[in-house]
Amino acid sequence: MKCLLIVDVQNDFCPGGALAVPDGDKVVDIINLIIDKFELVISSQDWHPSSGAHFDRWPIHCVANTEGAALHPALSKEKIDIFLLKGTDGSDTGYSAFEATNINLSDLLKYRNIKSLYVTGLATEYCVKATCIDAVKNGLEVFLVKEGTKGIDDENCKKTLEELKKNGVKIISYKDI
Ligand code: VGL
Repeated sequence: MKCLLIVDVQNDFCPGGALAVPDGDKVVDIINLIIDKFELVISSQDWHPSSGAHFDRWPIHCVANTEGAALHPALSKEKIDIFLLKGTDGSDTGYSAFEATNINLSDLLKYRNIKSLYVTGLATEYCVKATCIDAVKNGLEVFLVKEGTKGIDDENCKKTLEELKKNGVKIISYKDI
């Protein structure tokens, strides 16, 4: 069973948003192209209270129930089965989708017999990285779809991809799914 995980493709991480990732919106077309190939599609969203330690480190972004926290309007939302929310207590945690507070992702994947997790989304060096590392720790075969993720800084992204490879994550093209 294959699962697609779409990490934080939210307005605030796309151009014009409060914590924009350059070309962050470009991942949407790639995700929409591959979304039908999976038995299960899960997305995560940062869902922060309006204040807290996370905003000592970052500009205010993805405040719960705001337009900035909404998924990008062009994402095929009707094809998403499960919506995870994370970062809900304001502390500087919740980078990984496995830290979602509304659903236990680890239990859900076990229950649905998911062995392979295909990760896409924003931002490569932060929430995508943390999610991939946790997925490996959960015993999953983890694929990072390279065209389906964008990061804040090119150099950091390159380092991140190397680090993920060392941790057993397979970096693939959407064309190979
Ligand atoms: C993220 C920085 C701060 C992310 C979230 O989604 O990668 N990055 N909060």
